[in-house]
Amino acid sequence: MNERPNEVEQYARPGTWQAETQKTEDAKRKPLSDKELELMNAYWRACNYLSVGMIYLKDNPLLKEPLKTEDVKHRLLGHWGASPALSFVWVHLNRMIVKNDLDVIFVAGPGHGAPGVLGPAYLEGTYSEIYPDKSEDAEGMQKFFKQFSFPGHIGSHVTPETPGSIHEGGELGYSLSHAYGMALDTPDLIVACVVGDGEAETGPLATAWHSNKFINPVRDGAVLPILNLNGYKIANPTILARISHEELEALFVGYGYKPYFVEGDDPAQMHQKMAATLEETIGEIRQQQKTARQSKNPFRPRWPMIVLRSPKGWTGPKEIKGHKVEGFWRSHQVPFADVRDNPANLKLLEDWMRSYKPEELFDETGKLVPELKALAPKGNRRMSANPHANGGLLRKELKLPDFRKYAVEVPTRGTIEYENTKPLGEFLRDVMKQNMTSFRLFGPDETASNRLQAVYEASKKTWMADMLPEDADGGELARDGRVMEMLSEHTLLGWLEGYLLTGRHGFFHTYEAFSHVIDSMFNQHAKWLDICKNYVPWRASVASENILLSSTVWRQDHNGFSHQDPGFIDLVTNKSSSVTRVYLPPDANTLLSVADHCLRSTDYINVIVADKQKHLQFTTIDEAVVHCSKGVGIWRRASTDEGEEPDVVLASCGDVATMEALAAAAILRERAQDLKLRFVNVVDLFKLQPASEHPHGSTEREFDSLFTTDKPIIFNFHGYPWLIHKLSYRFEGHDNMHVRGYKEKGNINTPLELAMLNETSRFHLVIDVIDRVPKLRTKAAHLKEEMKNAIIDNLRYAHEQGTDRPEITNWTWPY
Ligand SMILES: Cc1ncc(C[n+]2csc(CCOP(=O)(O)OP(=O)(O)O)c2C)c(N)n1
Ligand SMILES: [Mg+2]
Repeated sequence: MNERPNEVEQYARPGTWQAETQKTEDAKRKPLSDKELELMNAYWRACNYLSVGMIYLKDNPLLKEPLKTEDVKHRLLGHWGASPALSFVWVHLNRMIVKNDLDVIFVAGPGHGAPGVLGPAYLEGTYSEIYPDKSEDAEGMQKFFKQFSFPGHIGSHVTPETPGSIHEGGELGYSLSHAYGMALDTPDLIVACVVGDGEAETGPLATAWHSNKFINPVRDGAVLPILNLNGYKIANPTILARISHEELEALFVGYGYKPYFVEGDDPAQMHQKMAATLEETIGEIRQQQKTARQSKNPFRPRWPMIVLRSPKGWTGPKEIKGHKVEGFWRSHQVPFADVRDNPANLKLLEDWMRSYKPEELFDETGKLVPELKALAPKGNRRMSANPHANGGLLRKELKLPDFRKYAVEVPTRGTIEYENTKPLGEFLRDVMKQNMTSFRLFGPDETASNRLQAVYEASKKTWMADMLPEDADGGELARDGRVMEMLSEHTLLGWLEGYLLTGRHGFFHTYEAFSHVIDSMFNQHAKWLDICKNYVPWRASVASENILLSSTVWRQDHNGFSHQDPGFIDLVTNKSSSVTRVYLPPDANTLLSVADHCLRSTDYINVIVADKQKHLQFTTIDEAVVHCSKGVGIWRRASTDEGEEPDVVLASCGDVATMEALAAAAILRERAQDLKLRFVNVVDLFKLQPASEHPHGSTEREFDSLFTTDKPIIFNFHGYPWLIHKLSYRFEGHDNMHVRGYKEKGNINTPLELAMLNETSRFHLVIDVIDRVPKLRTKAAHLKEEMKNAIIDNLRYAHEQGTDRPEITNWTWPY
């Protein structure tokens, strides 16, 4: 595979590839001298010693004294099982980095094996540089041990506090997609990604193997996946460890990899096998890249990957009370717990720790001996100090065109229709053009569907798999495309997160209803950002994760109920206010203004809800900028209360919700002429929270002056109505607030019918106003009857004609 394969053969007949796996002779090769092997094993022993120390000890770190009960933590927490293999891989990567001056970062899929990553970070000195109190001596080591899984200190995963980590691995499944995202557009970088065999059973991980079809060897870096087949999860065997070698090999060959197997439990043999395999795999990666880069003709190599079959809890206690521990699920967390109360277990722990011979590894003061220190890379080449793993350090501002250039002309408000997301697509096209190595667009097969297809004029969709002649006709595929499309929201968002965390920029879009597929990923990224921003000062700011939800609930004419779910933003409001922002721009120009703002921001997750269909345009670009800057505001043209006390506040949030609310305002202006109506539109959802709860929140004065404290507020909302109550309940005016929104009623409906089913239609809003404004209650009884009749009539019309009445479909703002 070192030669560039014949393009036609490779792409036209993919099934003809032969499985090319490692020959058994390779495993017999012994690249390490006896001395090197001894030193590397000693370094690994030091890592393992630290891992056990972190889990168990709060004092006596170097075992200078016999181990006493008081030296042991009260609560024993952490995961031993995953740790030894993580540091085993680390030690071997270090050798390759030093030998070949490589730029490598490390992703720990089983992030719960944090001791296996923290240990090397400490031994390399990075930990002490960042946290001087965890110095490279006995005192520092004691603090380093004690802080692990200790209240008020660090957790038992590779959390943001861990130098070198940009993937916590707390929630399993995203390591591989993160790793591939990190490798995009960084041609010299190798991302070594350890995948847990349990993690490999998750949906997100399973689909992420396909990321190799999106890596262009000319311009992208490489990912080296290392599947740690330690055989077990928490209390179960893993599937991949209990299928035949042939099945496993075929699986990875089928995914397009060239699998290498490093299998065994004897450290000396395993060191030789791992060293040989890393030399071969990294050599192969470099050769493939060289071939592609010299020819400037990108092809899809059969990238190598490694299956590391090693015992879970390797080098730990083999058995406890007749129960197998090493190489079994019993070693997953703390292999034996009752240490403080049980002298036999205290002895067992001491013997286990002394088996690593700490006196040979650390000098008198507690520092790693120079011979071992010399094994690690220096400076930024250390994986624990690699700037890619603190990507904000590398981040450059996006070059942004002036978004005003893409504005829709709005000569008269509320009369012309436009697809709201289309100008955004044109804006993103030029953002892409100006940032051809640091910006990508991510979406699951919906770029054109969401009307963002103008981006293809700047760059096509990345496609390294087979190309067919017909693809030239509208396929928009290219080896060097920068639009990432795959039908896996998980993989896409994982790529984007990896891309952002290594200092680049991006934009993700998806159908609103299916954003729930990535609920959990959103949660995890929000938690990561929150900790980085508020508790880890050495982490530099990264570009915000921008998520556009389009194809929204209110326009699912043929897709129906399954495609109606505006609940993602509910989830967003549960997360830390320091990293969450939600925008519901009512039209194309407000969407442009919001998008520009989001692309400039850092350390947030910005969620923008905007539908792709044609909608009335309400704001000129100048008005849009002012309105978005405020986040919430009175729309003068739609209001009739200027200079007076309003009788009612009609509020809206969301494109369709705003249009219906305006239609209701128009009916009321015509039919209830002495009504003083105030029309308020909300773009920035968090304006509805108190300022004490969210940085974008409103003060009481701000909220009260817009919404009043004593007038009825009829609020037409894009999403589930209770969200508005949740956000605004502390304001005095909340008692008068009546929110309409999606109530899980829908099927194949016309737009108006859907609004009527959920009582968000103009007719329902007019009735709501009549019911809640005392002076209208009896006076407007006739109008109310008319509205009721209109509801019945329009429902009947929709069911008979399959469409809304022309006066509804063609409605425009009349004033
Ligand atoms: C999505 C998800 N589900 C469940 C868990 C709980 N959990 C933590 S560790 C673990 C087992 C992981 O096994 P594996 O990936 O093989 O890692 P190992 O510890 O064996 O290295 C599980 C199920 C989790 N963290 N994330
Ligand atoms: Mg496992």
